[in-house]
Amino acid sequence: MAAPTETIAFTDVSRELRRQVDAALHGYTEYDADCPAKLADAIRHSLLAPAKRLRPILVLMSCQACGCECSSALPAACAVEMVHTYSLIHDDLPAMDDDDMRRGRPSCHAKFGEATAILAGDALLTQAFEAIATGIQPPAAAAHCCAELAQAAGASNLVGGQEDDLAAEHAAGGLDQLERIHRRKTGAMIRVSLRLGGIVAEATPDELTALDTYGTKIGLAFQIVDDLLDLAGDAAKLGKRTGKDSTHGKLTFPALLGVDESRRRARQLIDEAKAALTVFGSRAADLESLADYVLNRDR
Ligand code: GRG
Repeated sequence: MAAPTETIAFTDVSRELRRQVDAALHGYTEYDADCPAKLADAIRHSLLAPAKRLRPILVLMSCQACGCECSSALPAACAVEMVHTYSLIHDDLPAMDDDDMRRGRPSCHAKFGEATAILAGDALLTQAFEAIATGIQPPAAAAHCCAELAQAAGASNLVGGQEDDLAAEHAAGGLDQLERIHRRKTGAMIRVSLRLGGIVAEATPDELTALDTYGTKIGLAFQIVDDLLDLAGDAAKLGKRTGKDSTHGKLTFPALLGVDESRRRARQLIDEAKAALTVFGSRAADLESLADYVLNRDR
């Protein structure tokens, strides 16, 4: 059966944005001779592996929704992907989630050793801020983007959420605790992706608030779907092992709410996210389609 025209259009748009992000990431990983070859290989192995590029696409689409040419936000889009990839490399380490597969490849430490994987993550985290500082104009927008990305990736968000998530393994907990972990661990990076696109496009306060609400809602929906995919998804499509949450005794949405209620909640969040976009009119068509993708994704 043929896919609806809208779906085809969205697939084309996101494929083209992914192509632009991938090309730019290749450029960012052409290091000078002072970068050790093994470190450069480890960075490229993880950063250039096949991935959805959800966060950078969100940066570019939010910039476009605010009426600005998306190429002006490309350095910020790549910066978010660098921070995200660093977090995946470190999350896979034996001291954390201990995963040997990521993005359909051996995880970074499985291929290059733990020390090089830690350093590859460190290098990506640092390079993200260089990409924004040197690539985003005007300088005030670059400084604003750096501050927001640092906040989202820092102790009160990504890193703090990860710490609490590790501490919550094999411990009893409720929905409030689970949502608090994921608002920081997964949600903050998705939310900041939307905000960075808006900042580059000099969004109005109303537009920035709308992007923030949309980002918060799809961030939580993304995590609920992630939990459902860990339970029943296809490891080959996902490019990582499934069933790890129950092995690790993790607090998850399906474990707390059941599969049907988790799915219902995710759908409700996606509807609320789309409703937040009215301020943009037809300029938000791609963000609307992307919200549906977050709900229906299988990888
Ligand atoms: C180590 C600081 C630090 C943080 C780790 C990102 C993260 C926090 C943990 C990853 C574990 C995980 C599976 C989280 C759930 C959601 C998530 C962030 C999945 C990976 O992102 P995708 O699905 O992956 O967008 P790709 O490979 O497509 O980029």
